[in-house]
Amino acid sequence: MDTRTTPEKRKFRLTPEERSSWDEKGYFVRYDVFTKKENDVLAQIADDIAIGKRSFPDYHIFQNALVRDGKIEAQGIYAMHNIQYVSCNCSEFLARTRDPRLTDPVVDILGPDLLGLNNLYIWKPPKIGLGFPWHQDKWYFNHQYKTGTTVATWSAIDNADKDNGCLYVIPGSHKYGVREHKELEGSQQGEFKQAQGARDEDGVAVEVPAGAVIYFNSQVLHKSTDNRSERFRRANIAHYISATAEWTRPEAVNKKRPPMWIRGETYPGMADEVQRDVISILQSD
Ligand SMILES: O=C(O)CCC(=O)C(=O)O
Repeated sequence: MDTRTTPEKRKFRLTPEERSSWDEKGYFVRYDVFTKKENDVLAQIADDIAIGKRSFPDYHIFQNALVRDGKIEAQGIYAMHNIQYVSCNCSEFLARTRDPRLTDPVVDILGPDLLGLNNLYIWKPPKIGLGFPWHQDKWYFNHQYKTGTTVATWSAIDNADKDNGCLYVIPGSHKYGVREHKELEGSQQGEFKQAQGARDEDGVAVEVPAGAVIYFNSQVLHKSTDNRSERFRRANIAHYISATAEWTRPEAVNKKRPPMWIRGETYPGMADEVQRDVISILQSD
């Protein structure tokens, strides 16, 4: 189906410096992409979900491991998955995943036809927000598709620094394949496993102000640390893949998490079940 939005004047294209950082280091940062006002709209929706003021499917909400394991009593969410599908009569997250300010550079990397994979909102509260171990997103996505790169866009809703649990990356690690990932001991965020052999001394903290976006290759080793501060550290993460990507097991694409159309064309025989609008999902689904 031809859904290409032509003519595409891509005002926010990749700069030569960003291209070389992408190639060499596997990531780059773009500043002042979104305004505080724009981010506040998303933050308010997500905060409302986190404190139970807005409904959201339970199976898309992941508990903070300390709360889950009964170690503390608090508002215990750490992430909301697929928030672009949110059932609470809002399409702001979906609009954000399609915003050319976010996707124009992705087109330069993956081509004009884009699908969205998970859109994950990380809600890292003061003092109890936990970090994530070294990992490569590709290790997780490999279960779904065969084709190379996906691009993660990590949009800072709050200023992110070492104290409140910013992102760390190992520059250049995207060039050396996908490592084995193993289970971790202790109160970890349930789904995350640790990339073997990744060393803290090779990592660099990517401290960014609110409004900035970190673009990173799905093979880049990255982690984040606990939030030791009195401030929130929230981020909206959207993953993109080419619509020409070959799926590992098309029949097994999670029906509750279909890929989302972002821009350009889709291709029959690739991901057929592409979601185009907000899904109305009930708590009982
Ligand atoms: O935002 C964070 O704290 C970590 C996010 C992350 O590692 C991921 O989504 O893969």
